[in-house]
Amino acid sequence: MQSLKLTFGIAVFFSLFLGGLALIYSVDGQWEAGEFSSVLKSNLNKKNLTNRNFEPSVVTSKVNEVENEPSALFNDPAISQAWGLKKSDAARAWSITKGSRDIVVAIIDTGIDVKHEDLKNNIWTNPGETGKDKNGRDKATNRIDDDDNGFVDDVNGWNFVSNNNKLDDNHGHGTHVAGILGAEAGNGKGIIGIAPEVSLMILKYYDPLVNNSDNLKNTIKAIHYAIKMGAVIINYSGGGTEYSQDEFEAVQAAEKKGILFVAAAGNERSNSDQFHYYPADYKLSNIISVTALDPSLEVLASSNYGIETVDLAAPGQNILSTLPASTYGFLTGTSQATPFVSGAAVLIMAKKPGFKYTDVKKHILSTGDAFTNLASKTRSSRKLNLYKCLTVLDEGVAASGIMTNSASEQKFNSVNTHYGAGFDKAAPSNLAPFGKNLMEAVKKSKPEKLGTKTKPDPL
Ligand SMILES: [Ca+2]
Ligand SMILES: [Ca+2]
Ligand SMILES: [Ca+2]
Repeated sequence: MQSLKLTFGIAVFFSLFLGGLALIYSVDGQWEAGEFSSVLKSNLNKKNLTNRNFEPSVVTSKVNEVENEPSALFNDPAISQAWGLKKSDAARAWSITKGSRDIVVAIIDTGIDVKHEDLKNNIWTNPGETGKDKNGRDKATNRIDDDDNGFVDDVNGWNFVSNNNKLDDNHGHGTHVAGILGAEAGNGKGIIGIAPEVSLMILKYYDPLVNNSDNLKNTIKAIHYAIKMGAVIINYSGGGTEYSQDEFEAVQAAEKKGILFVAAAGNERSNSDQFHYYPADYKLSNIISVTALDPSLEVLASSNYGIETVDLAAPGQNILSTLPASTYGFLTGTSQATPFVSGAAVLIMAKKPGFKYTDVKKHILSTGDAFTNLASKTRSSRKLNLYKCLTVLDEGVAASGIMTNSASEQKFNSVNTHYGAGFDKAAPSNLAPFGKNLMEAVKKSKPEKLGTKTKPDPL
């Protein structure tokens, strides 16, 4: 068992190291390659083994400015480069709802660039740490725990690595996940998140620049914070192969509070029915485990799968999203697929505020598009469909998305006139799923650096 742990730990850090190097190579700006890689090397030398990590997603390319391509939907320039939105029928879903800022999603990850041009308006603010205190000072910066929740000035969330309110993302993973879920729409910048209207509570459990932090303990603390502070969805694009009773009980406490927990299936290339991955595989009713698809709708070779443990699939290869310093880039992995599903949950909750988490989960899993190739990979045999998971709830609209009476058809057409009728009509017919330049970038990229982690032996 000890050697297993050691092998796993080294493999994790080797993967992390490669992911870090890829990021350094791809991203300029606030990161210095030498400095960043030396910290990671130092971590390796110290055998700083941890058992929860963000997954070793790979940056495949980076764009400073996204192409300005026409869209009848919104003025966000990168909309037509996002294949995952098109394959999930996002545009038609947005003609029904774009979410609500009343819905709080906790993103437990590597932090976020809270000032990112495409995210800043969708960051959660703690009502107990905003406004003026009795002395006229700003509660967000007065160094007082105004809402008496145990955290000083936790205005947007908390950094459990350094135990402060600084949420800076020193990796990029958390910022990328946040953008997929909730980048702003119609602001003339960047991309559109699945739920472009949402409040993102930022809980940081991992920082590549901080040695010797316990990622599992930080994860558990973050889950309890999310429960206490009113999140209705938790997005966890990470995990590990080690079972933790404390973590199980934290997710169970979220279940008791009615919080949906959307978790990455993991990038171990393995069958999760045999080789478990946590928290995705805890047997709790509030968890949705998500695996990743490529544009041809095949599960990625790097993604975990399992007809008992992995619930459904969503886009996860070469996903364009936000990165720190108001930049954008592509990442690949189940980390990217997970916020697609969290975003779907936001849209459903916005449309049906009375729904319980069980209703939301049921609709996501039962309304996806069924594919035979997913039958051997997922419990539902389905991929996410954002439009169907909303329309099935409406009278007169079948799960297929086909109108069954003329009244709903009229209503639908009037909505579509306003927002555009979906990508197929909005985008020029000759437009590739990716923009031309970005397609070239994707061709040159080599995202398959994920095979460095050894599978654990059966126990
Ligand atoms: Ca506080
Ligand atoms: Ca305060
Ligand atoms: Ca945008």
